[in-house]
Amino acid sequence: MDVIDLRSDTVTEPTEAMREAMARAVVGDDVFGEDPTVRELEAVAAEMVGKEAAVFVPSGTMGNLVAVLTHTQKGDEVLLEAEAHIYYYEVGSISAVAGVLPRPISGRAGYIAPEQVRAAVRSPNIHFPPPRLLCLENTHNRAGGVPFGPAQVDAVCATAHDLGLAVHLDGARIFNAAVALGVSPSALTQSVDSVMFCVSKGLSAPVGSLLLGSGEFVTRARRFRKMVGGGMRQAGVIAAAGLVALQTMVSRLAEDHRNAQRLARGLATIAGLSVDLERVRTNMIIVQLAEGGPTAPVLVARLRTEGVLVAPIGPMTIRLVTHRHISNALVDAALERIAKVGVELGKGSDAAKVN
Ligand code: TLP
Repeated sequence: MDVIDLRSDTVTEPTEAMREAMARAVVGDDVFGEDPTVRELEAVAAEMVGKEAAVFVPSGTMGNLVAVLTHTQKGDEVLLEAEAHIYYYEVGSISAVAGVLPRPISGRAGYIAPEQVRAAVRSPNIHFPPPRLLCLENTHNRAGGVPFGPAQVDAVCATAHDLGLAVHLDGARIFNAAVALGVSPSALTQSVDSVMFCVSKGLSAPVGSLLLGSGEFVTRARRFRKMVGGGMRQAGVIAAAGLVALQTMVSRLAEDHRNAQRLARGLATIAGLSVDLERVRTNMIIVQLAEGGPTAPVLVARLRTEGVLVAPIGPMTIRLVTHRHISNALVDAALERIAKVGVELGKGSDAAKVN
């Protein structure tokens, strides 16, 4: 039985073209700034999101941390959405390493409105940490891969800038947002001061993210990347795959989005599962499990025995993500297997009630 892995788009493996590019990459010592393939990737990335410069980092987590280190000083306050990846999934690095105070704000479907930023920023006072940075996330992971359009991004950035904050965008899946909205990536990044995006997710490169901003910002970010151990040597070997990702893998994300739609609609028909279909705009589906039914860990374990891998993201919530290895046919197969498990578990809970 084929395993259908819907846990994340991070499971995508490099394409043949990537493997070939990796094998013949021209390399040098990137800590000396001498790896031409890394340099090329950074230039292509900067061009794509309309920023002056870029620095290649091993992971999105490191890219976000380096951004926060570069924008802030210890004791500063950083505003972010309460379910933001930086706050929820990055091991508390911005506190533990950068020494800043996160100020979580509950957004609507992951979006923090300008008036929420205005309300959260306090006037200078000896008691308060200085508010310095706003972090956004597009697409927003825990909201279900929801993309925010240029008008929303520009509006919240304008307010943040007006209040003297810099803005960093966790754009791990910025190309999913751009493809879903039919806009250029730079339309989504024009008003942020820095952006991180990953080539290692739906774009299928094995490793790597880029942090982008002004030339001056990136020069300082390079020092922080080195500080946290992200200075890589012949990194062109992995950058080569990142280049193939940016040059050839962006437009196919639309296929992942179509598959997510089909999968979501199918899931919504299975008893015991509910999906907010309006939120399914890119490649993620968040499924709420009915009260009284199996919990997320139970369902995840049972689905695994049927060869369907999904991620638990809350006690009664699971996440499914479509990606390059999930074809149309695998969407159907996944739905069939999930429906079978659903029926079984439904029967189990009825029996439990009778007894
Ligand atoms: N997200 C992963 C897990 O960490 C949850 C996933 O499977 O979705 N920002 C966002 C919005 C992300 O979704 C992720 C990864 C990161 C940053 C971190 O990237 P990496 O994994 O490269 O450190």
